[in-house]
Amino acid sequence: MLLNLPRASTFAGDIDGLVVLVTWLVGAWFVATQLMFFWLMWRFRARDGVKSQYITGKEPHLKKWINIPHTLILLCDIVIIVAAVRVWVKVKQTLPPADDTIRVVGQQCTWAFQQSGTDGTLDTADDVWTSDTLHVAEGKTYHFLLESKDVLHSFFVPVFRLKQDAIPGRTITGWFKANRAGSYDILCAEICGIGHGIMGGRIVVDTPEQHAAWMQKHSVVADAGATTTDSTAATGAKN
Ligand SMILES: [Cu+2]
Repeated sequence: MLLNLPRASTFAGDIDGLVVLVTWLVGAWFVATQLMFFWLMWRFRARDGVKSQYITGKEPHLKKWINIPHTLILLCDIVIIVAAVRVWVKVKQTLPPADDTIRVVGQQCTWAFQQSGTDGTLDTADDVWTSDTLHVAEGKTYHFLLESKDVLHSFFVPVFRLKQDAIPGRTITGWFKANRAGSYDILCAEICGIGHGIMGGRIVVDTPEQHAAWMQKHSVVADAGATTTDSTAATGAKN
């Protein structure tokens, strides 16, 4: 757990692991260099009768103080790069097969969500549209199609450790699999205008049974074949 923030997606632990790894490797060197820095200042402080000496740093017995830590830090860099690439490939480069697909649309200053309805297919008559609140099922792999109607936004679900820019004119596909039921924050992580700070939403991770019931209730095929727009779903589901 990072900053007491629950992990609610299958890749949240991988992202946290990377943050912890970088923190330890960089933090240990930070502490070591600070200790060395202050120790040298104390050890070679001005004293009566001791002349300062001119050191180029090229003498082998001094240069090793640069070369050895330098090599060790490069090794740490390799560890970080390998770990980061592994997580990147898993989270961003790999698209596991979807159980369901949703469309996420950012616009000044709200998030709109289109879900496939009971037929499981997006862009059909029984689709469910909500704003601000997104209901998903625990244990299901979702593909999201992220779009923006106006400016740059960033779809940010902290408990999923998911953050993805939304770019006008492009559809960005990503995925997540929630593994912890609950109601969590959705934020916009890209300054997008005067209403950026209020562009929050909620993601409700339901158990599969709860989610099926919710979908059954809100996925209604209108007579005219139009998609269902349900604004009560957004406000009714906040708790
Ligand atoms: Cu925004």
